[in-house]
Amino acid sequence: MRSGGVARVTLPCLFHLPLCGAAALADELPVEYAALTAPPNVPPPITRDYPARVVVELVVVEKDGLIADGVEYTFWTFGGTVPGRFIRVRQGDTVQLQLANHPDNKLPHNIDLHAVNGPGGGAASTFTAPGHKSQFTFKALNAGLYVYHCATAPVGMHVANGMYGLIYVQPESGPLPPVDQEFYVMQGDFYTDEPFGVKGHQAFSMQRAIDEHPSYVVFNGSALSMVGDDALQVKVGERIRIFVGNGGPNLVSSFHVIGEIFDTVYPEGGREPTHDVQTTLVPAGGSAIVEFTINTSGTYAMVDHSILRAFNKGALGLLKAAGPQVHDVYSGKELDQVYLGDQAVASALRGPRFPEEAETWTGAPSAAKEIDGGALFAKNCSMCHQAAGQGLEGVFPPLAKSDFLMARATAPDRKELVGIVLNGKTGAVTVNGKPYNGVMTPIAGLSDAEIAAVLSFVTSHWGNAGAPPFTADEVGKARAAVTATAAAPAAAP
Ligand code: HEC
Ligand SMILES: [Cu+2]
Repeated sequence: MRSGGVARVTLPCLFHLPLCGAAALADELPVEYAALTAPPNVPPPITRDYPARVVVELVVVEKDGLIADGVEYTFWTFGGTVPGRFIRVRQGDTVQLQLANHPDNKLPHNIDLHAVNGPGGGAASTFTAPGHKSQFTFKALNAGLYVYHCATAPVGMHVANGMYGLIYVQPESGPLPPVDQEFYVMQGDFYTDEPFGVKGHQAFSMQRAIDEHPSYVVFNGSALSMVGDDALQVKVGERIRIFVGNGGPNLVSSFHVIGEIFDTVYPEGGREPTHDVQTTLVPAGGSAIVEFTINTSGTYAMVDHSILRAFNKGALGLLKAAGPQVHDVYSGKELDQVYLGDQAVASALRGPRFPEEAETWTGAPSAAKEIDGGALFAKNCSMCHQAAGQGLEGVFPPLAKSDFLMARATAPDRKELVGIVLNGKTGAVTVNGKPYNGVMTPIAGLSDAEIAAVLSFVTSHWGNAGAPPFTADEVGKARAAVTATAAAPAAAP
């Protein structure tokens, strides 16, 4: 996704004119709103030479997008894209970080910025429920390119779903030497039950994440982010700078551009440059700044040189260089003739093709007008209770074979279950003998028929049996009852 540049606004320094532009107390600093950009764009260099109070406004959005061709995934994002908005501030600035959690979201979130000197990088100060907004302020003491990410439990799951981005703290001594174009590229590994390329909506797999066994490794949140019309467009002779990040959560990236040499690299996003590098390591939760000049025209591929990730898991983005082909730099093909070699070997290697996995996929909701409880579960519940309702020990209770669920689903009065979906659930609960004490946020926006469908689904799958299906009528009556209860003042204990 691309967004137009947001203008950087400097508000006039109204109250302490003599202090404007000078090092001053934090509350006397001129106030600016940070220009934030979506990948692959980077905000322009900061030209001022004095500290400011920079307001950064980030909105967490949980949304569906394409992780590969025909493959949908529910991403959790800072600003609607993976990676999140690129933030640029100047060393010495006081940064006022505002984190809003969109009211349509289902989970609480927060932010840990590696550019912060202070406990948790801001995580505890920004823990924010859906429909709320938090703020904390920090001083950008160190220059460099830093990762930010969500640090809400389970942390690995929030990061694996795309909750990371970059903040660049420009050195006090001035911006990096000017280049023709700057880009924002960030790698991440993703975990689904099904292997790479299986079409339809794919659920997050906690087990694959724990096993560090990703099905997708991609730049900018999708195997499609920088191909076709979205390839990065450059020209021969241009000097390019890429702010590279790696959100992980697990893999280290061997970042490489096929057919290019980085003449300058700032390893790990630090201050000291090194030169003439083919591949640079970008740690999980780390970064690098790479620079190169395009010497001849053509298409260049950015890859993770752990190369099966590039060609089999999506870690590939294209850079298209328009302009002349410079023959003394690169000749093009000079020889093309037949070489017979050992044909027996060649034909032995030509085995049967692998069956197309995509054609065997049958999970797409059919055109039938009946409501698909399984799809509703995947969209509204699986991110916590997991794809097969198995839950996550100590964090999310299981729905599969849940004694708690099935005792209530087979009772004559089942409004408590409708209440759990509508109002959420907090406080200690024991499921199959194991204690849980978490927060289930209310599931917003489902109709009576949809709640009936999802409850019918969860009470008739994964070994759950014996409960009659829920009807919209039953849910409608229960809704009236549980909503009235929730609105009444809490009774004294
Ligand atoms: C934000 C994460 C989250 C989402 C989304 C979520 N739940 Fe829950 N759910 C929880 C947590 C955490 C608990 C335990 C709450 C507690 O400790 O009191 C829970 C408890 C339950 C329980 C009772 C305990 C059990 O395991 O039987 C049921 C039933 C349930 N959820 C159903 C659903 C259904 C149906 C959906 C989707 C419509 C859903 N939940 C969506 C987090 C979630
Ligand atoms: Cu989060």
